Amino acid sequence: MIANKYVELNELLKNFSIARKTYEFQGINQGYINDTYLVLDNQFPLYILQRVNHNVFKDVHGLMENIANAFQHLEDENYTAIELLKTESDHSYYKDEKTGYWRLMSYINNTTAYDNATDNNIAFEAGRVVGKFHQLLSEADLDKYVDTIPNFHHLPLREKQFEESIQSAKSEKLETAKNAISFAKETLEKLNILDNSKLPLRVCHNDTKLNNILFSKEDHRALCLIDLDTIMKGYFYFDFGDAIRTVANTAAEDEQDHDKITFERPLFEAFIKGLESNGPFLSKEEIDLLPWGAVFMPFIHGLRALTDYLNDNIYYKVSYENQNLDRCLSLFNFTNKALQQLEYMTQVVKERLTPKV
Ligand code: GN1
Ligand code: MG
Repeated sequence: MIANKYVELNELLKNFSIARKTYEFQGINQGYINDTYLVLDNQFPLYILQRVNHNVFKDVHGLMENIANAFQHLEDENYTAIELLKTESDHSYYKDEKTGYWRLMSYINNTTAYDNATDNNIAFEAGRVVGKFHQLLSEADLDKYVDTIPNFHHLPLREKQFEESIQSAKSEKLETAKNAISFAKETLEKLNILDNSKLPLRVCHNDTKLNNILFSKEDHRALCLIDLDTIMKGYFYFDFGDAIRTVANTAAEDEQDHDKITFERPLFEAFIKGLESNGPFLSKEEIDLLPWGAVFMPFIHGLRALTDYLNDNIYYKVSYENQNLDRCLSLFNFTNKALQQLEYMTQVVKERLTPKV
């Protein structure tokens, strides 16, 4: 079965402008959305091949244009560029009638990614590279970027989907999830008053969890962001909060032992120092909202996981029946911990980050 699949993948690669060889493949079982393979030549890793999930991303053409446009800005001595390999007909992706949309990217050798920050350097580097990504894209022409998932981090939409899932959920599930449901309702009230109206729109990554940052195995520097499907307009606090939920928390996203979920102040501070090392690039209003971003992002992910649990797992790939509920409970637990740190976070960002004038 697997061998057959690799014959097919080799056939598929013939559509890209790369050397004609028989390549080997390693499935990478990370992520809840796409299918990802490492492409090797004689055991040497060369490319990342991905099938883009067309159920989730309706406009794959727009998505690939977003990535190609962003890549034009993401070139800097402190940011490692990734290359999109073109197809034989000079496109940035290949559409196969049967299996869908495929793209091929350069693999950066000697790199790794972390699920959690195990030391301050990882947290600092994560902050530095997320800041660098935004600095490099700050002059990008927003009109060129389509919304690959409209209203992706828009709370009113996620609230509506949550309410709908409650209407259709089985009663046992509503019972099992009752604490999560009441936490969601309480927190929605707190977060719905956040005001985005004074914030600039930026080209954001929108999925800056730590394991979407590539690190060098040699000097342990953060090189660049990967998993670029959700590059589209957004607010800086989306990228900030999504990074913090994985950098300042040393537990897994679906951790069931909630004693392990913590808000690590030294890691938070190291991340802020990393951001700061790029020089000022945020407005005062953006800086003021950062602490709330660290509450907002774990919460909205928890809410989406809860909604999918109630909908019987139709969106995320799950490895066991209640994984979405476990993710929700863990994410809500961290949300709560971040809520308790609001004052502290406000003090740190005020102290360290200077607004751009
Ligand atoms: C999904 O598949 P993956 O891990 O790249 C999701 C992200 C979440 C993430 C983990 C398009 O991304 O928003 O951060 O799971 N991506 C989409 O919770 O929904
Ligand atoms: Mg992703």
